[in-house]
Order: sequence, then C-alpha cells, then structure tokens
Amino acid sequence: MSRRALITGITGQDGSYLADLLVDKGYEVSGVVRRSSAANLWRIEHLLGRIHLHPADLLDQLSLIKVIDEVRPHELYNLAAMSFVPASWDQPMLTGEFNAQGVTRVLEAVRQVDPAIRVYQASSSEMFGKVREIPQTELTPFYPRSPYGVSKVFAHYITVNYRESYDLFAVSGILFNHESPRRGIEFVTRKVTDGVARIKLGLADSVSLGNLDAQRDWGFAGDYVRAMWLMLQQERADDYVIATGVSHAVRDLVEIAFGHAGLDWKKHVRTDPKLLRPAEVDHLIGDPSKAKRQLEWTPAVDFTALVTMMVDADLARLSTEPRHIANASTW
Ligand code: NAP
Ligand code: G4F
Repeated sequence: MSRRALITGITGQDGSYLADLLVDKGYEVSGVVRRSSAANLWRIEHLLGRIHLHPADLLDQLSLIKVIDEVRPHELYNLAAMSFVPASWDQPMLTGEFNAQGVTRVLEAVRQVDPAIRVYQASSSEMFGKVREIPQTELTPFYPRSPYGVSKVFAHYITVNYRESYDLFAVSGILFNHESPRRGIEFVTRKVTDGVARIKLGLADSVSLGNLDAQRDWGFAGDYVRAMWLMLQQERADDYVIATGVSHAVRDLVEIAFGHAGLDWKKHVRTDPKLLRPAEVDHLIGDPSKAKRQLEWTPAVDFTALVTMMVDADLARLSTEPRHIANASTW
C-alpha cells in the first residue's frame, strides 16, 4: 500500500516541488487548495491527474478536520502561509490568523482525527531577524523583525508545544531563503531574474529595487523539499536548520543575473526608497551542520547555478509568452 501525504500550500513554490518529489517516491499525494475566483494551478499543472486536490482553508477549522479525515495521510506538510514579508506590515492581523493560529488549527485537526499523523511545519529564518549570533543554528535565540517573523515564531513554538504536550510527531524545519523558477514574482530573486529577461528581450528598460545591501543565505527549493521529507522519516521528531552556509548580498544577485544575460546592471537597476522595509533583516546565514549530520542532507545547487537557472527559465518563458505575468516593478 502506498503512503499518503497531504500538503497544504500545494499551489505554492515549495508545495509544487514537494508534490513532484513525493509522486516520484510513489506516494499518494493530496493537496489543499483554497477557494479563489480564478484557478492558480500553474505550478502543479503537470501533476493534475496524478494528485488529489481538496478545498480547505487555514482560517476554517472544520474544513481542515474534514480534509484530514478524508485523506487520512501518514504525513502532513503544512506549507500554507502568507509568505511575503512586506505584506505582513499591510495585513498584520490576517498574517497572524494564517501563519500563527492557522498552524494551531492544523495541529488540533491532526490531534482530533489521528495523532499518529507525522506533521512538518514550515518555519523560517525570518525568526532570527536581528540576529543574535552568526551563523544561526537551531539554538540561536529568535528576534523577528516583521509581523511575518513574529507569526512564524508563534507557529514554531506551538509545533514544539504540541510535540511535547501530546507526543505528536511534529517537526519544525527552519528553512533559509530558497528560490526557483517557480518562485513568486514579488520576491527579490525572481523579481530580478524576470526583470533581466524583460530587459534582454526589449520588454522593459529597468527594474526598481529596495535595499541592495541585505544579505541572505539562498538555496534551491528542489533541494530544500528533500530536507522536509527526510525530517519526517527520522525515528524522533526534532527541529532542523536548512541552509547552504553561504550568504550573498542582493547586489551580488543583481550582478550575476545581469552578467549572465550580458547586461550591465548599473544601467538598468533603480533604487526606490518605497521598497525599503520598516525594519530590515540585514544578514542571514545558516549553519546546516545538524541536518548534514543527522539527515545526511546537503544542497546540490549553489548560488550562481541557482541564479543562472532562474534567468534562463525567465528568458525561455518570456520568449514564448511575454505577457504571462505582470511586470515585477509594480512590487
Ligand atoms: P508560497 O509560494 O507563497 O505558497 C504559499 C501557499 O500557501 C500557496 O499555496 C497559498 O495558496 C497557500 N495559502 C496561503 N494562505 C492560505 C490559506 N489561508 N489557506 C490555505 N492555503 C493558503 O510560499 P513558499 O515559498 O512555497 O513557502 C512555503 C512555506 O514555507 C510558507 O509557509 C513559507 O512561509 C515558508 N518558508 C518559505 C521560505 C522560502 O524561502 N521560500 C523560507 C522559509 C519558510 P494560493 O496559491 O491560493 O495563494
Ligand atoms: O526576497 P525577499 O522578499 O525575501 P525575504 O523577505 O527574505 O523572505 C523570504 O525568505 C524567508 C526566509 O528567510 C521566508 F520565510 C519568507 O516567506 C520569504 O520566502 O527579500 C529578500 C531581501 C530583503 O532583505 C529585501 O529588503 O531582498 C531585499 N530586497 C531589495 N529589493 C527586496 C527588494 N525584496 C523584494 N521582495 N523586492 C525588492 O524590490
């Protein structure tokens, strides 16, 4: 009998790569989709017919209980969230409802339907915020800098609490930034690679950015979903930092992306103070030693390979369907 997995956030970047991985491993894969006036299935179109989709929402406890009862998964990956940091200042209450209480709802639903279900919670390096030590490990204290980061700290601790209170197999993966050609267009990597492709193809002349000095530890989403799966295959539930251990500035990202397309970034990049954040996370760099040791996980794609892969994908996409996605400069 094949194992069953339920993914919340299956229409997102990570959900789509995780669904690819689990389908390849022979899982029966189900995903949660929320009601919307227009379908948002572009990341999982290639999987339709091989996965099952169920309506539910993190805001609605009964819908979560219903889908978990129907699917009866062995493994549940809670990837659904409001994941764009700037939007969390615009909608702090909703961010808390989705990202903090939404996780409590998922854990409660698991506890009520079948406490044997193994749960993965998508925690974030944004929890480290104004970092207390370099590099950051599983033991580094949190200092979140946005409503998003604060909501993820709640989610992390409620996951730990349900593990300790009810003996749930619930793990928290503290993942550093991870990107791909399926990344949302508003995040800086994709905004840059989409912008480079538009400029190269004569569809735009410039791209506007905020803080070029911020540093992140960027990896490839395909590598990171493998770590999620490994966490749920262990004997004991635990928390892990997943990162490359290398950080780069936004400026490095820009240089590599424009350089790959044969463009001089200084001629095309504008800085816009409106894109600066009320409180910035200046420098994230993770220490993935525990994951390497216990999960035997290592990332396969480095930063340059990631950025060039994304530029090539955007060039290919825009060469065939130039108006598929709105110009990223609007964010
Ligand atoms: P993403 O592309 O923004 O996807 C988010 C997913 O959550 C989408 O499928 C979205 O559905 C769904 N969702 C949002 N609100 C929901 C609700 N109320 N009910 C049900 N589904 C809802 O994010 P991602 O990059 O794949 O990230 C996955 C998870 O990892 C998130 O929890 C994120 O916070 C966390 N994380 C990401 C990173 C990273 O660098 N990517 C790093 C650390 C942690 P729609 O398609 O309908 O919008
Ligand atoms: O790509 P970003 O928007 O990602 P951010 O804020 O680091 O958050 C992402 O990673 C987190 C893990 O640490 C996840 F939890 C979260 O869900 C999300 O996936 O911004 C990265 C950096 C920031 O310092 C930002 O100030 O890029 C800087 N930046 C500079 N100009 C910009 C821009 N970011 C965006 N989105 N747009 C710009 O124009």
